[in-house]
Amino acid sequence: MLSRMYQFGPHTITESQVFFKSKYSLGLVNLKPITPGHVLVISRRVVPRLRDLNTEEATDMMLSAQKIGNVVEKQYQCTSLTNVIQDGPQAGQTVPHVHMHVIPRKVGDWANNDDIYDELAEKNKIRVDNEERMPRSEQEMKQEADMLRPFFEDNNT
Ligand code: AMW
Repeated sequence: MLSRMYQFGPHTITESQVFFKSKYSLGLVNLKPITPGHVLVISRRVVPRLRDLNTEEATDMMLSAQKIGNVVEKQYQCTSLTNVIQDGPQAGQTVPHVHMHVIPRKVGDWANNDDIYDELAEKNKIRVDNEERMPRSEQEMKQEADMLRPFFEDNNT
């Protein structure tokens, strides 16, 4: 059977990367996560900015982020979340399709808490340990999505 495809801005996303589906949003694993469990909530409609979402879509994105955050925080043994929308290129947005980063956090993950924003703003290239963050393989992303999907049985149609 042919795998379904989705758009994330100019990028084509395969079904295997999607672990969460609601009426107006999708949860995707990240090609270049800045920390384990760094996932994305995107709108199903391909629009660049938060302001382009209507009330139902914006509400759905926030409720989706809430559900997804609950799961990734626990699964990655974290104790907090950074939920971020870089809303426009000058705010660090590199993919012109509205998305929220859901990033599990724990004590000591970044030397200074707000360094995470520098890392997100580095156009997603460099880790704090200065290792280059390579794009993950499809197989690696699929494994993570397969692990997360069962936690969202009501959100997988
Ligand atoms: W932005 O800088 O637009 O706020 O964040 C873009 C995010 O999208 C980054 O975390 C980046 O790793 C991720 N990304 C880029 N291309 C893909 C892709 N094909 N699949 C999943 N995530 C992607």
